[in-house]
Amino acid sequence: MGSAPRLGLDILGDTLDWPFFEDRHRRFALELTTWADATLAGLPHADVDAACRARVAALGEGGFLRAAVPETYGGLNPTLDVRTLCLAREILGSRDGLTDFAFAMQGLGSGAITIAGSETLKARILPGVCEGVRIAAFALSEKEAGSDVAAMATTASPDGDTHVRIDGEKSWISNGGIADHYVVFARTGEAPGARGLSAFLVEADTPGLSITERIEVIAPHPLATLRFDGCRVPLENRIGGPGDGFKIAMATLDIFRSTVGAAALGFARRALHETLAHANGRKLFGGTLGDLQLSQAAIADSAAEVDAAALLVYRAAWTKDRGAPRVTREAALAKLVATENAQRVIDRAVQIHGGLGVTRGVKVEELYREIRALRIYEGASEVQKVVIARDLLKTHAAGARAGQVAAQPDRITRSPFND
Ligand code: COS
Repeated sequence: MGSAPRLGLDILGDTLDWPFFEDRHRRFALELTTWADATLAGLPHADVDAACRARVAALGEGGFLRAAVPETYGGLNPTLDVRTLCLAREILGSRDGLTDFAFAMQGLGSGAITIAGSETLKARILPGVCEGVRIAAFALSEKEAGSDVAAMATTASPDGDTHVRIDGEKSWISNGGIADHYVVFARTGEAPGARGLSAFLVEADTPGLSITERIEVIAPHPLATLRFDGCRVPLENRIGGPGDGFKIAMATLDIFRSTVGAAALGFARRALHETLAHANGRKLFGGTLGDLQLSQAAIADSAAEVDAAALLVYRAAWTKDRGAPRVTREAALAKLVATENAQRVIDRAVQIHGGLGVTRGVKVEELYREIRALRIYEGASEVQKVVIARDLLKTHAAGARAGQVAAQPDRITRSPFND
């Protein structure tokens, strides 16, 4: 598992030449690939908790978690730069799924604080996340509230003037059991549904918080169910205002959904790379596997799906980085297409490898298990379809009302291709 050959920048194809990127992105990609090729093979694999901790520490020591927090708190850029986050996940995903996961969770588990936390909370939490000495987690899902976030049952009720008391259960929480803190979303009741949720930073050692179940999944990652029994949390740990929880969760996902697409893209690129190596090397029927037209069809389909995913991922990232307040639709398109395409690319890679493709320890077998969860977490593909269609219907209806369905010429000046 987790083999990490020296892939260099070649695995990215010509992506870095695209106009979405600046020189700082190219420098970051080169530094990360050089580090990953030299470091990842030496990291432990046997125990998933220890392996994950080692990856967070190594990424912190290497300075790469700086991409996950803003400059003021030790980070790389003034605000979260989604292209940098996506490049990091693509590069790490193409090499080692668990390292990608470790990187991503530091961002997802602190993103709400970056977006909406008080200065005090940011100063307390973000430097440790950036250095890799504080493991972060995002606790939104519940057994009965996964896709339907607004249906969550965990409550945070007032406990005197200075605290809330959290009661309930969160499930499928990544880094559950090894995290130093959880960003917890709970019902505070300002209004029904989505408008009555708030977000809180809960330290892992808070009395009343316990891990009730460790969940084993097909591609091992730390995952757990958390229980909150009268867990007292100071109000100064609230992230954003009362009732802002749903919007903060969605704004966090607007950033990180594109990065899930980027991780899937990294998996797909690696699968295509393995496919090409195998098709060129495997001899049969007096030639190579790659000489067969059915293999060529599979390779061409995969190449098209990889490039389509890359374009959508970096379009979403670039759109966010240039200041769009919401990239809900772009991020949903990137996640939907990149994860669904990656599943097919990896499945073809397994097929091309034949018996080897389902053999433990072979990279495409590992990728086959790694990709599956990405079509589910941070909004299943079905949720992304709902998000995309609703946004288009709303935009069209608003345009029709204003009589502006026709093209908007000012957009032409905002293309990345006219520098
Ligand atoms: N950014 C900011 N605000 C947002 C937003 C976003 N991306 N998306 C929605 N909102 C706002 C809406 O504008 C709305 O505000 P108003 O009440 O002021 O109008 C409010 O939040 C509620 O939005 P909506 O009506 O769309 O809520 P729904 O309950 O219908 O949301 C979906 C439905 C399916 C879109 C949502 O629950 C979702 O994304 N579910 C998947 C969750 C997920 O990813 N789970 C995995 C957890 S991490 S492993």
